[in-house]
Amino acid sequence: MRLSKYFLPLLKETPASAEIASHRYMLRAGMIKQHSAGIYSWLPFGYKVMKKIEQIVREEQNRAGCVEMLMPTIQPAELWRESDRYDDYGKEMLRITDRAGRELLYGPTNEEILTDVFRTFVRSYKELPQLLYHIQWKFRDEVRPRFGVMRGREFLMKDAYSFDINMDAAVVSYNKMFIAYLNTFARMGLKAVPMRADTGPIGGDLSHEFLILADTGESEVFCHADLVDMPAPGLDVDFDSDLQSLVDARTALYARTDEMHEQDVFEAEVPRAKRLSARGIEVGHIFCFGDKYSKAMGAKVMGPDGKEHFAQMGSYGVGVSRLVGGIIEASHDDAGIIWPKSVTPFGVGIINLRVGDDDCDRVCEDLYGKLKFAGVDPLYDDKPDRGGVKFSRMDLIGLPYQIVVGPRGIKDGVVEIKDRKSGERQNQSPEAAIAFITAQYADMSL
Ligand code: 5CA
Repeated sequence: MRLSKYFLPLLKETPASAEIASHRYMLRAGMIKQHSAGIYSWLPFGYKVMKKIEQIVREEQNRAGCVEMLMPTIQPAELWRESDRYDDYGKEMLRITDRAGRELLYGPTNEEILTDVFRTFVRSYKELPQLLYHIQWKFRDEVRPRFGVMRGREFLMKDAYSFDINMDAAVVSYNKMFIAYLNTFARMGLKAVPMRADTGPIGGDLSHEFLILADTGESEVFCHADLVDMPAPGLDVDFDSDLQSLVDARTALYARTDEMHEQDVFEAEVPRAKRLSARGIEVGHIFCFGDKYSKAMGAKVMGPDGKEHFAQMGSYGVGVSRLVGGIIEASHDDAGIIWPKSVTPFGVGIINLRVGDDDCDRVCEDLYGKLKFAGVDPLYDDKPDRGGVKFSRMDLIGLPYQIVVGPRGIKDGVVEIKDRKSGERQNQSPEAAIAFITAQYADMSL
């Protein structure tokens, strides 16, 4: 992409309304535009990152054996009356009436809809387990939408739902999602820590939140420090094998969010030097709630015993749009964003320090064409601005690598490669620069 042809409306001033780094940088880097509290347009640069995150989430759901579908954003009130959540959900639910006077709502979550699908089509335990997911917009009329996309009203969620014949089987499904989540967040360069959590309006008593630790997080967390450093299981996990020991290794260490926290248990279970109390951003939440919805809505299957059983269910959410902000909270400096390679909107930025100079233009065009061909999706700054403007702009938008092309370097046959994170610079021939950048992305599909 040529910057001169791209839509990247950068802000020079830091907007006063933005309290945390991710919100500030998302506004300054032209990623989002707010229209109403907690309701945003995703501008091209922000949208590209969200799509990358969505794709990682999708790949890891698929790897765990979860099957993708799409459910509507607008749901009928009757289904929520069946599950008895229509009145309980209160003001957080956006309620709509259609022209015939029928009551509808903009879905804050989809347990009812998928239970309705399930009860229509699934009859026998032989068709279980079922693990289905979609990636769809949700609406929650939050009391205090804030921190940009972190607590929006309209937000993108991946939500998966599992149906099993009994509780033991339901826990097997739960464990699959538990492990898939660890791998999902690790691929985004995040350390997400699983913590025992409250279930709130979703229900049940087995539940974990996945939090990334950050000072600006909304939740207070208490955990064993070793849990934070435990590596993700890895993409070669066999999801058909018994995952219980992988889950147990993590749940054995104390980790609770503030609602679940008991200071005396924390102190009894965790040696002083390992006690970590911090703030965290909730990026995922998984629940196993048994037959709460299947019983209320009559979702039954025939068991091996010839009797009907209510399906035992779980639901599993990831905050896809929240993760865009979460990743920036975890990875930025004073100059701007530092994208992890796996979610960066462009693989490399090319800075032409003298647009209009034949040599600079020729070298840049050559780099641009070859990097594009190599599949690393370059962003070419071909705008006629001063060097200082270009450098700070490229730092702000945070691409992992920059290639700086100027007349002095060209005389010596070199361009400069800058690593955004470490700040390290190296001079290389243009051909070597292409090889270097391409190699950095060899292990991932951009
Ligand atoms: N039905 C269950 C699981 S599918 C559910 O709704 N869980 S949830 O309420 O915990 O939401 C799942 C994830 O969505 C959360 O972990 C969080 O990352 C994200 N999320 C929730 N509310 C918001 C919000 N207002 N803005 C942005 N992301 C949100």
